[in-house]
Amino acid sequence: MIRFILPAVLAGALLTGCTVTGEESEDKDSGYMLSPVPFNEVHVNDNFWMSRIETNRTVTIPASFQKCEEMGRLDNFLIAGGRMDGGVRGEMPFDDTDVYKIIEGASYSLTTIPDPELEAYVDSLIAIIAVGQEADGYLTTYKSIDTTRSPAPWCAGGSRWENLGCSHELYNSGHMFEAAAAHYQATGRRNFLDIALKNADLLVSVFGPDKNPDIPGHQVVETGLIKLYDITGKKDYLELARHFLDSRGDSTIRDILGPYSQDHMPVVQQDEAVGHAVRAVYMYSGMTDIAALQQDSAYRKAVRNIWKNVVGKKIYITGGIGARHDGEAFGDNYELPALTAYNETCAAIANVYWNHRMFMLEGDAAYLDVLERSLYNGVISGVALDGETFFYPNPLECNMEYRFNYGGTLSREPWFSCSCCPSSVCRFIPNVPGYIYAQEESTLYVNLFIQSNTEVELNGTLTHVEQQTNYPWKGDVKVIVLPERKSSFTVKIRIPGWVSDKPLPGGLYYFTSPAEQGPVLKVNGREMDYIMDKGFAVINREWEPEDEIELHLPMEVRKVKAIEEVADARGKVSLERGPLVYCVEEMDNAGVMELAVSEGTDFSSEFNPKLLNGVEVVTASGASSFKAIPYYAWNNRGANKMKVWLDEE
Ligand code: FUB
Ligand code: ZN
Repeated sequence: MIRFILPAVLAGALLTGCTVTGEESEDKDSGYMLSPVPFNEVHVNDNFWMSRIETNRTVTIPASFQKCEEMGRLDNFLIAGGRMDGGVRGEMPFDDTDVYKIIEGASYSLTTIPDPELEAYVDSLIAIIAVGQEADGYLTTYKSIDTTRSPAPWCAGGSRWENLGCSHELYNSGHMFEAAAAHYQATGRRNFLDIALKNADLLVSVFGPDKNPDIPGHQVVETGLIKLYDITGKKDYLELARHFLDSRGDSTIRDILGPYSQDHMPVVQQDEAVGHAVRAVYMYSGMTDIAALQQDSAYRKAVRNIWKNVVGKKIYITGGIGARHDGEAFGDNYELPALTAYNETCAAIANVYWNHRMFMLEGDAAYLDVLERSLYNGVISGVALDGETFFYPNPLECNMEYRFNYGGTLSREPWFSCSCCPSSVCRFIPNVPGYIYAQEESTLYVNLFIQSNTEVELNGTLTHVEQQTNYPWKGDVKVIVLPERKSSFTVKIRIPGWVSDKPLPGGLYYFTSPAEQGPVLKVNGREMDYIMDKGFAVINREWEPEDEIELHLPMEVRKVKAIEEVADARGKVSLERGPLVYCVEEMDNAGVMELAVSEGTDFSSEFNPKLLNGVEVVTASGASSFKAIPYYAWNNRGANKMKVWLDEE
């Protein structure tokens, strides 16, 4: 394991000390209908996620910090601040954000597992970041070092804010704000937050109505500003976030950037996901925050419409989004090629962020069905099981000729010159426990099936909640409810769409035959009829300590097809079991590209603890015979051919 010791050349350049002042945060209403039970109040103790969270903490985060050191990402802050000589290191105008995003992930990890060595290392990085900040709060190192230098072949140099379409200055700010908010919340220390607030205040003074009318080419500053607003209560931050959104598509005030940056029409009129996928979905997340915080019906209508377009026409069966390599972008409706699918890891992660917000806004489990699909497939396919190597695109097929990964490789890589995906993994994984439960007054929502426990106050009664399950391998879930004393409240437990007739909401995919069995719900051993509300089974009763809910979700291997409009999946089926999409790899199947499924193919499954850190292997027999593994685990035994969509005979 890499130890967190800063190289002497960097350590010597540090500023010392940090200000801890007492600005009170205001207790504000987020406007969301539901509140998540925060990740640091949920203790995951399962076999699936706990090891991923730990691998992220002990392998991915330290290795990524090390890469930042090696690639000069930290040097840039020192050079910008005049503490080191030299020109800009690295290749991207947003290299600073890798440092921020990894600090964000480290901060989340620190919240759950204190680690003084990591905390001290993060503090030393924050001191280095402070060196790179200009006196007025400006912070984008490549520009402070050399304004004339073009930061990338696709972006001209120029003075501050001159080329916001590509310069990423506001993107850099946005990730800094998100990271600083996380660090402040994790540690209570203001050293990073103060840097962020100084930068945010500069943005407030520069941008807005009657000021600089430009907007960021790449969104994320909007959600970042809203996080700072959450912490400080300073309305300027919220107003600026809204201003950046409201001004998109308005050609009366500036030259618009076009659909690539979702700047082709006012956001409230948008109803199709277009352009660069990560930009788009970060923007939809910001719009959802505004819909909630300001109870804005136009924003709400727009995010609903765009969501319908994504789930109805533009999402892969793996929950991946953004079909095209060209422009890292959404394709046309139903343009969902398997071999050339882009499906950037960052976009799948952004899809989780957005769908979680949509769920919090509407309380509908359909959003969780999308979230879960992305989480168990298109997100975790992006990081190797050992946490050391990554995919940037996540295709649904590999023929060993089409070189899909960033940099033109066929294998997972430890880092990229554009390393947004590894740093997104760092910041995402520690947050997973925060998606498991939510609350709305006296109602507890059980969203995801992950063995864990938490404590919530329901109807004035402190209630310990313990979930036991071996999901996603087994479909048995037990939720033990332990109120301090007898108490009436509601528990809503999600009945996933995949258990009945919907692999995903939106109708893009369907099962080839109805489920053989349905879910079974018991309370204290007795099967119960239940009312369904927005995808949740509703259990409203007077709870006593140790009351138990048991949910059985049948884990059949099922065949899924895409509707006819998806040309690339015509005449093909994919296999899924529970929330997991399966794929066939050459490693397990000679002649993998010719494998087909017919009516007479039978499927069975068995858990193999020795394979790929333990996976349920699907075996096809009868008319065709092959082995399939969960899609997320492919390419962990070396590069080889793979496909998700199998020909139907
Ligand atoms: O532009 C910043 C990040 O780099 C984007 O979100 C990714 O798609 C990659 O282009
Ligand atoms: Zn990325």
